[in-house]
Amino acid sequence: MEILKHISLSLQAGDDKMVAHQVRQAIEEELPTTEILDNGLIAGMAVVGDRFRRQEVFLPEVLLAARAMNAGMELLKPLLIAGDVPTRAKVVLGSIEGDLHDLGKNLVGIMLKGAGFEVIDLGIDVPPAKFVDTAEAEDASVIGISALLTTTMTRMGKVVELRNERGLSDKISVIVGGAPLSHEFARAIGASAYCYDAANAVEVVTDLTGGA
Ligand code: B1M
Repeated sequence: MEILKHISLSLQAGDDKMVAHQVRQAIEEELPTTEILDNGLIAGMAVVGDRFRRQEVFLPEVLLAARAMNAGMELLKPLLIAGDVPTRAKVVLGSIEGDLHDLGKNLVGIMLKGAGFEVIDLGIDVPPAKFVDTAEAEDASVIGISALLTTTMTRMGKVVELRNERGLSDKISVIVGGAPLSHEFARAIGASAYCYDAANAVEVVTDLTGGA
């Protein structure tokens, strides 16, 4: 679809106004929201990530691309959350301590809200204890942690440890996600599950909470 290619290219160019314009156009053309997201915005960001790794672009360009992605996500958000869905369990969400990446985590939050879950978003750079303190205080069923860096993913295990130390393993599940993670990593740190994308996070949280 031509418009999706344009969205991806505008995001790669870091042009937030053009991305917003083209996303509006795609919405008007009634393209499925998930296609605009996956084949437009996320596809464009994947290209930026590859170029960043090869040092063909640098942080300023990545920041502009992130701003453009946010501009597109803001327009898709109401569509992803729309609909009459019954209220379900509470999820405490955040990017682990040291990690400032939040686009994926935000997407997970939007999709969970869209599926009826109550999301308490702690933001970025969240210390392990804050996840557990909040989940305990708010009587949440799930803690969702995002990490995009190999240097920060190692702190995720601390959340599981703290939850276990406080005897909350029967009450609170911990799910993890982010580009450098895997099922093996989730198993190794004792997390309940690894989620490969935001839609998968909704499926996993639904399973873990018994559809409640
Ligand atoms: Co950074 N960065 N970055 N970055 N950045 C990566 C992650 C990197 C892979 C780029 C590269 O080298 N190719 C690399 C990490 C290398 C590594 O650790 N091995 C990297 C680096 C090195 C850095 C810095 C260290 C750079 C520097 O300062 N020299 C620095 C670190 C800052 C910090 O966190 N302390 C840094 C900074 C930044 C920006 C601030 C400029 C910006 C973030 C802006 C923001 O988030 N507001 C940024 C960006 C944008 C990226 C890339 C290009 C794109 C990430 C992204 O948002 N993707 C990224 C390259 C890449 O990933 N290919 C890169 C789109 C998003 C929708 O996907 O977050 O993967 P993602 O989320 C997916 C899934 O992973 C999953 O669902 C989402 C899709 O549906 N998911 C979950 C994510 N969390 C989940 C949680 C769940 C479930 C699923 O449950 C709880």
